[in-house]
Amino acid sequence: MKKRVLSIIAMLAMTVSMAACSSGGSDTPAPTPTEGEEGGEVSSDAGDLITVGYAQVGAESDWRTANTESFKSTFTEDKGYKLIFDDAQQKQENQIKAIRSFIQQDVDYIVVAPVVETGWETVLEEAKEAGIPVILSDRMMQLSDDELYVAWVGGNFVKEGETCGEWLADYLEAQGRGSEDINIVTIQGTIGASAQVGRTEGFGNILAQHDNWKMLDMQSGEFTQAKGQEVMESFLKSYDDIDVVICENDNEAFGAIDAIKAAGKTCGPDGDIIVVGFDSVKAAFESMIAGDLNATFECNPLHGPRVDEIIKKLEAGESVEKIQYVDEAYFDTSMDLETILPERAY
Ligand code: GZL
Repeated sequence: MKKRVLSIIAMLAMTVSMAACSSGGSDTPAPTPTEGEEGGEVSSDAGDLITVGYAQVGAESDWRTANTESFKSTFTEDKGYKLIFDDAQQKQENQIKAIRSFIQQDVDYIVVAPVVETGWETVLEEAKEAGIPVILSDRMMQLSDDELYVAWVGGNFVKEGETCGEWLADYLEAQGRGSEDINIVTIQGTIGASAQVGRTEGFGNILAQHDNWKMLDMQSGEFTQAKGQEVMESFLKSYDDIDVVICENDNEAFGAIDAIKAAGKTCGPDGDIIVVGFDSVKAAFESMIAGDLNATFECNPLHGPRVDEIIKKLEAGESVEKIQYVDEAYFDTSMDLETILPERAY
């Protein structure tokens, strides 16, 4: 917004100064209005676009890929935007560099999916100094001043974790294992990421309600399939009586399933180990249909249209809600997954 106003003012000033030069008897001919312009009117296609800088976490999971696609398909020139996209490869220092680059380019809006919650005050102060609104997407930042961002849109991670715990309690009860001693391990997400913090906290709230449940171990799988497999391999070497593995995203669950099978054990509804994930990506449905994954807890990644709506309201001078949770469900093997899968958007 600021950039576009400045560019139009600059062009008007240029037009006026050039006209002043020509009327002063200099040789410089009066500017010839380009086609579609009337003398003095200024318009520029590039100047009309709203420039959005998006500092994305990386490309670590199916969820992230869908989230990126949601932004790239929303912030297009035919919809009035110029998107500058940066993939930080899951490194906070790269995201901070990207934000500083967006500030130097004087974008109209900065959107950040912060890889972890802390360490953002300084660079957000710089964006504020530059008069560039910041919108948070997906994960949250811990900030002393919540005026450093305009709005946040994402999943309710604590609720996702609690829903997972409640599902497990019901599932075990239905299997006649409600009073059995249950050994659980957790493959956490990137430590310090809101999704990891919230899911761990939420599941922990339900774990505390079940004296017969024991959390044997928790380690980070960095939200990736490869690391998820590696962590599950180490858990299987350390513990020979694991009943449940909580994977804080579906890609870690796919890795855990590979490790379980490689260790000669079984998983899924009739297996040795119950496996659950978070995100509810299409591959999770395929895994449940194949009898490997037991359940997945949804975290909708399609934030592009939501951020578009926030920007449109800001452009119109309207107020926006500070915190905007997306609707989320869960899916398990008791459902008609073959019917649901084709309708899934990601
Ligand atoms: C959740 C998002 C998490 C996903 C992972 O909003 O931050 O990051 O659960 C992704 O798949 O890597």
